[in-house]
Amino acid sequence: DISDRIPKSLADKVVSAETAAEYFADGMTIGASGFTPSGYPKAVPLAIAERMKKNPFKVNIWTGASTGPELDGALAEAGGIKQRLPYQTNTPLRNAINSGLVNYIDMHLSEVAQQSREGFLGKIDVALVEAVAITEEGIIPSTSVGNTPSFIQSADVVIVEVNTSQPMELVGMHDIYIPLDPPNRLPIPITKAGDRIGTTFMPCPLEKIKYIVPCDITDKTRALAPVDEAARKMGQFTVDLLKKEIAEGRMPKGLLPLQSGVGNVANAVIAGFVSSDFTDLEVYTEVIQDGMFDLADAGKLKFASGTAFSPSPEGLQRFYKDIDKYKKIMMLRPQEISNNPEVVRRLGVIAMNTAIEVDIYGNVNSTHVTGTKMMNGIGGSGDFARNAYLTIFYTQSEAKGGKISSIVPFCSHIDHGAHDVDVVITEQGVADLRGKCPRERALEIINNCAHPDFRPILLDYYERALAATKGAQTPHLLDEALSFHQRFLATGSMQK
Ligand code: 0RQ
Repeated sequence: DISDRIPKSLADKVVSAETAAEYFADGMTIGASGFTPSGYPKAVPLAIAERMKKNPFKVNIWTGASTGPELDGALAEAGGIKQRLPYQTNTPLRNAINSGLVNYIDMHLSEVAQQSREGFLGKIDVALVEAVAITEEGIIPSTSVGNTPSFIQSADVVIVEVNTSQPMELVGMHDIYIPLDPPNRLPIPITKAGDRIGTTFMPCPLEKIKYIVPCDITDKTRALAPVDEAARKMGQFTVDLLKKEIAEGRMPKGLLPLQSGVGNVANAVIAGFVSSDFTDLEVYTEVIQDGMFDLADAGKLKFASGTAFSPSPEGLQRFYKDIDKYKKIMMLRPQEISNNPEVVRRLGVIAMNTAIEVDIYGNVNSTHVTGTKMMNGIGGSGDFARNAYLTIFYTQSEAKGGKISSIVPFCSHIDHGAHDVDVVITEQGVADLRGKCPRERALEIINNCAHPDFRPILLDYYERALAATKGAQTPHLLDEALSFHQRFLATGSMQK
């Protein structure tokens, strides 16, 4: 029952998901809550998908980041998504994107809210929002904030799912701040990860709320792979690197605020910090994953600021169980703030993200398999990579059982130019690119990070390119730069 989670004056707006779903029509743009499979609307999208199956129509879906099966999955399977932005991780949706059926716009996550407010992307018709509760002042988000405050501000109409599976203890964990837009923008007054600068609710005039839908469907968070030997090594390399930074006076003893990306590798790297002797760690990131709860439980976490909780299913239960403890040291902000270049640069964040492939000069591909097929999206990796104090990219040196080298002559798609990459870490070792020219970087990356099985053919490429270009700034053989990828497509392996 949601009656104790909404103001009495709104009781007559409570309807079923099916009734709310009737409001949606072909061509509408929905600004939905949700960031990773956390805090996204569930009951209404399922009901919209049912309508689409009977009478096909398509909508545009804008969110914080990825969402769960009830939104991306159900609508993609119903063939109901025309345009999607800015990030996704859902298999049916990914297949629709890579079959030309969905117009997918892959964006820096920090830029979405501003661009939506400014009208760069078109207009939002409906904000569809999961909430813990509604008060006279506004809407209280659940396990993520994402772009929801701005979507509510820009939309004509707001439809709220009040989710009773989300504990009321979440109230007070959010810090909602919507910057003024240029030319009136002011400095964002965050100087420490834990600084509170906004409200605990998302402002919304109550008359803008069209419907309120009760929902008790839980977040479908994603399981994490166990930390394997390769990931454990990458974690250890990171701890060793940061210890050296401290020893050489480039970083304070308590490190600088940590950011870590999504996925198995990023989570395993954080696990490496749990068994290290670092203490009083601060985290300024977008996703708060299981590893952060491990750090908190080990008494090593001073504060974690993010825009979403993205635990595994077990991690979510652990979070709910001890929420009062975690509440003291964790906070969720809009992604425009959690990923804000100004704040990331000011705090001096250590950015740790995963690549699909890295080339011998340090360019990074985070998004496209063999240069054409979208995996997930750039997400927040670019927001952090360019602006961080120290930017590290991780990848296993090989993929698909050794058929693919993740170190290639030239990336088949580039999300992060070499200018944004300080260090590359694989299970083989560490390439420190700082203060190195492209020719020095190539040897550092091939010798330290490539798998020994691929090192000879990478070195051979580099040496022939060096000779052919007579030692050019960035030696390449243009007709061979993508030969590893071409060989994989032709023979099923990048090996010669
Ligand atoms: O495929 O699942 O089919 O086996 O890519 O690879 O090694 O499990 O790594 O889960 O950490 O994901 C870059 C995708 C890595 C992710 C990426 C295949 C591999 C496997 C996954 P299978 P792993 P992870 C802030 C940060 C961009 C967004 C970002 C990502 C699958 O980290 O989306 O950084 N990053 N956001 O087999 C072909 C290669 C490959 C390859 C790996 N070279 N070629 N396939 N794979 N390397 C968070 C947010 O923004 C929300």
